[in-house]
Amino acid sequence: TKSLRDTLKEAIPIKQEQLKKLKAEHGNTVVGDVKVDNIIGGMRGLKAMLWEASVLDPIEGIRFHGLSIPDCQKVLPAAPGGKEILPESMLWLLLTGQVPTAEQTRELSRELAEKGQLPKFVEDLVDSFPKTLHPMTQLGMGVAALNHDSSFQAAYEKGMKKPEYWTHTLEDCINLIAQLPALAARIYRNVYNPGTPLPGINKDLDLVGNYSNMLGYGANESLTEYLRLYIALHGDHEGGNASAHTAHLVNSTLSDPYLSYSAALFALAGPLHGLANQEVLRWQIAMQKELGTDITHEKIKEYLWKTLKSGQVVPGYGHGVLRNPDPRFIALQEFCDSRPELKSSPIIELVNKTFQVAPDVLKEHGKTKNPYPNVDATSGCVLYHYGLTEFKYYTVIFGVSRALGALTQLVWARALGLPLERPKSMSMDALEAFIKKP
Ligand code: NMX
Ligand code: MLT
Repeated sequence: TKSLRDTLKEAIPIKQEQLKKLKAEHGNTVVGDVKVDNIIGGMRGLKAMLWEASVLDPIEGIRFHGLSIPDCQKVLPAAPGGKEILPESMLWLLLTGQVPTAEQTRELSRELAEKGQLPKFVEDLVDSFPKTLHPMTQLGMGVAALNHDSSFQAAYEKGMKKPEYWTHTLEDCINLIAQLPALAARIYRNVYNPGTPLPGINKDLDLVGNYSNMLGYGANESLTEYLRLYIALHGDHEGGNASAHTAHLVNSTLSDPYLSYSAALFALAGPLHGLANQEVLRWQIAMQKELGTDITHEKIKEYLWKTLKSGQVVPGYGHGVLRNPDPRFIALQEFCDSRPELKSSPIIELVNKTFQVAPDVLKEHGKTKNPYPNVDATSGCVLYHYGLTEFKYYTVIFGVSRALGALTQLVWARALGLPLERPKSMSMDALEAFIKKP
């Protein structure tokens, strides 16, 4: 069977040719206007970035190389005895544009397991952090420190040529994806279960099988399957989201993949982005506490208005691009529907009831352009049901996942020779002067 590297070696010249042709034939084709609203509105809607692995449609949601989430659920290999997408099969798809066989996926799982061990100095560094340091801060710092062994940085110092950039970028990206579970699990152990031993990496297990094991949940097959689905689905959400965009920007300076992804993690750690899953759980539990046992739609409605009137956002609702319920939210809800223990779980029932009420309340409130749930509206609540209740940790799991897509694009950016990202900014005075020009 063809290896990941050989598959990529065949895919790259085709894409390079496509880019060359696009540039030569359509370099001056206008794709859209830039309005003052775009400049002061967080560049929302501006088509200004190349991103190969996925495209987000406002209504239909995400497609990975053209495949929707249900398509991926049909064709991407699962773990033996399992049903959910293996994140390494998603990684293969994102990197190469091709669906891997079960055998190719197994080979990639093995490679990741073989490369998963952390260097001793990173273990010591992470062990020295105070337990009170937010797990996301720990993850970002650990990832940055892993750049000690960056293949890209070492080769750059030796004067590597541009055509070699992508191969060293790929090695760093694979090593980092391999090491993330051990790093993330160590942080979990140190903060929530200090003193307990961490199991070693099992070469016959998949990435999430090992991650779940190291978190202490290996025996819970249902949670492990949920984590596989969660990590596969959060892997990529086109390029404009704050974390993926940050990785892309930082890497465009030829900063190595570890530093680039460390920066991305600190963007993911914001409450408007990845931290929202932690915020959703906090908010739903506060709602549960206040409303007691008999939670009616009417009471939820009142609670939603209380949140909005206090000037807070409803966490897990709204989106920068989506204008429909997030298909990742739907896929996670379907996972819950397929398991009786989740279907009758009080926290999942509350998520469902909130979904039945919140869109109308948000429409009446009239501010958000998207009154529907995003993936964070449910993702953390499922973890909570399974007993993984430490909600400050939830964004770390998102961080293990987003590496799949954000790092894939670094490989493509270097293979395609994309330049330093450097948009033009304008001051308000400069904008007014431009507007006044005859
Ligand atoms: N609850 C209340 N108000 C909202 C919400 C919401 N869920 N979503 C947007 N708004 C407000 C928003 O604050 C803004 O108000 P103002 O004009 O006073 O500044 C107005 O509606 C227009 O915002 P939009 O253009 O609809 O949203 P934008 O693209 O700026 O932001 C989010 C997108 C996702 C940041 C925003 O919807 C939000 O804050 N949602 C809650 C947090 C969340 O769930 N984030 C997770 C995103 C997904 N992820 O995984 O990263
Ligand atoms: C994501 O997965 O990155 C979020 O849905 C946010 C986004 O796409 O902007």
